[in-house]
Amino acid sequence: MNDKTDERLTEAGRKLFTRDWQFIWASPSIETLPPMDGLEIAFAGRSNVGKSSLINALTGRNALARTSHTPGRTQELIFFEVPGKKDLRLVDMPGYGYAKAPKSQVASWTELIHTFLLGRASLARVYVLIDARHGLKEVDQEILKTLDRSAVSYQIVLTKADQVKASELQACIAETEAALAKHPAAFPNVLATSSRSSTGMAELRAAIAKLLEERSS
Ligand SMILES: Nc1nc2c(ncn2[C@@H]2O[C@H](COP(=O)(O)OP(=O)(O)O)[C@@H](O)[C@H]2O)c(=O)[nH]1
Ligand SMILES: [Mg+2]
Repeated sequence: MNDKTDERLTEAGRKLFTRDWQFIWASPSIETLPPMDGLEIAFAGRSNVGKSSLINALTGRNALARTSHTPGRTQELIFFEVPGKKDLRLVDMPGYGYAKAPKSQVASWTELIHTFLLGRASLARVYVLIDARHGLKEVDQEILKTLDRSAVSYQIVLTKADQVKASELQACIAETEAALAKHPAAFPNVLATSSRSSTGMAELRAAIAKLLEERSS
């Protein structure tokens, strides 16, 4: 990509996310998903990794997606859309790997997540969020394996970059990218972000604008 293209996509991404994003639907089960319409981009990750905060930061809305100090709160697939625009939806996914929840509940959320990732034709990209303080864990690997089996393009986004030193962030990026060598379906590079300081938001918005352009041409 040359500088001109970069600039154009950054501007397209900025515009896309100054739209009036709204909550449209919540699905506690695969049977209750909204009808497919346009492209969907989902944000997956462990409980508390910062999925809802990232959606708020992207859309510039403080309280669009509910964020929580209590892990394991979002147990539904939450859909966001811009009224009158049918081209793109954002999906806040239930967090996985929440050890304190009852086993049967964990099993049903896990099934919901994996079934959605494998079977949703309108799903164009999944961003898998990883806490920059913790790196890639076993539960994340399970999600990557599912994504390898699906036809969806996916990328790892490191969250809470503001919480680690620059050297630790670089180490986490290097380790995660090394682990991604085993996942050819994934983007080989990771994106470091912070919802608190807005690090990486312009890049993420531009990447989404690029995807939208590619898929609608
Ligand atoms: N320092 C910092 N904290 C964050 C960031 N993103 C999220 N958090 C905090 O992490 C916690 C969980 O965030 P949330 O978005 O609810 O996570 P989710 O369960 O993945 O949706 C909240 O206390 C957020 O304030 C970030 O970029 N930096
Ligand atoms: Mg959440």
